[in-house]
Amino acid sequence: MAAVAKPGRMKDPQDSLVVLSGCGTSGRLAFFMASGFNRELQRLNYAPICSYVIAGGDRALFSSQEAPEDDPTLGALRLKKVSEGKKRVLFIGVSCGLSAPFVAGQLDFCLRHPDVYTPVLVGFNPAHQARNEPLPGCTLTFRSVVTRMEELAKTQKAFLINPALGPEAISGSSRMKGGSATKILLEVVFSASFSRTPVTFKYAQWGYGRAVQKILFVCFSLQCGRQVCYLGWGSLGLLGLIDASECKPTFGSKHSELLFPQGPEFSISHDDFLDRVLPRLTDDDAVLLLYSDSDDVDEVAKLAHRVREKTSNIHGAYHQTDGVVSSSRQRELSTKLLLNAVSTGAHILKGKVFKNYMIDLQVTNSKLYRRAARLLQELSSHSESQCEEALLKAIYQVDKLSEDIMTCSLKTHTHTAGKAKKVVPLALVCLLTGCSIKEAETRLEQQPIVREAVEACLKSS
Ligand code: F1P
Repeated sequence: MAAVAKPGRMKDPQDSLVVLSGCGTSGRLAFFMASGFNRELQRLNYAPICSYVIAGGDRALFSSQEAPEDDPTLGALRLKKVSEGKKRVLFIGVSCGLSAPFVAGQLDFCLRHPDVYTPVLVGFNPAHQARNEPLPGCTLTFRSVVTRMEELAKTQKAFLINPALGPEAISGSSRMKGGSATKILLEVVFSASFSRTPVTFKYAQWGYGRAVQKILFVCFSLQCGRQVCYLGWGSLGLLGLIDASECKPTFGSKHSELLFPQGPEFSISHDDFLDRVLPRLTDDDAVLLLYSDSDDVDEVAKLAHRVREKTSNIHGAYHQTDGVVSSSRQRELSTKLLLNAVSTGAHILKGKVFKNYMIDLQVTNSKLYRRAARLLQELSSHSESQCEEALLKAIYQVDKLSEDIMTCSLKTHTHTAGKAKKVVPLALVCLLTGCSIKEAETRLEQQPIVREAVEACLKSS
């Protein structure tokens, strides 16, 4: 990494660029860190040298856009565009599960243009567990790209950073441990290349007792079908947006549940909050303030006062310097951990998790489709083909699969799934009880807590 990023080379930003890229949370963190690193460079009197690419474009920064994740050609095109005219590009692709075709396409592009690009892959699976399904539209797989990178890594022409982290608490929810590790890892690497002194990181821990309390309050709101609003300042506010965006694909949560003011144009300012959200808040809604003593605390207090007039369910995650040096990185990481705990815990209590599986995930790209099919197999013990059939029936809301449906592409299935609701719970209820889609819908209407509906079916099956 130091090859491109060390300060000597950074004096030549005309020719050099560092690009961070990823999908979903990995892409949002790529944006978050590229902006943070550029700020840090400017503070040290260097020109900004970092850029980012996120699958789905800037819309995906604050809303879930899983479909573009499946497109390796689009990934390569976006990388080409952002690095146009540069002579040396350090490309850092993040895919926690070593799985995203978008990132694989970019790495492949780098490998085919070694005169300009040095690829780095960050992920948290062993190389042999990289996804081995052909990338849409070509014969490559993520694993075959990783194998080529491993070969080049021997001569430091490519780099693979993939420490083992162990499984996520909620299977597949890489926004949590994977996202936090991405942040720690890249910050350590970049800081090492900025400074000449050895980098040590101590990350602050949060009072988890207090966090649990917040989770319960937040959950209360979600269970009442009301809203939870993160109201944040600076980078901590941005982390709130990142946490909220991922709840839709992970838990099938409606946007209005984990509420960040969002109109057609992403109205995310405090003024938008005052105009659009505050007037509708009730005592059942929860508001979580995210701020630190480096923010305008008087402004926070004013806003908190106005919120309190509407709901007593208001909580603060406040970082104070308090004698102990708490760097912005520590604040950010502990805020991320807290938010992950709040949103995951609340959705667990809301019944969106069974055992440690997300049972109401969205099926909006090939990875999520395969994950859903595996999950159905695991929970119903039916065969792979029976589970895929049930999944398709739930996606298309039919009891019999027509020839047309059977011949549709995976892309069409995942596109259609994006418009349907509770696809995985419906398929699971059908598999466990042998009932029709309509009957499964009725069961889920009668028992909207998905985990309880599933448990009831398992008991009677
Ligand atoms: C990227 C990602 C995740 C998201 C969901 C879909 O994963 O968008 O951030 O939670 O699982 O995939 P990865 O490429 O970093 O493994």
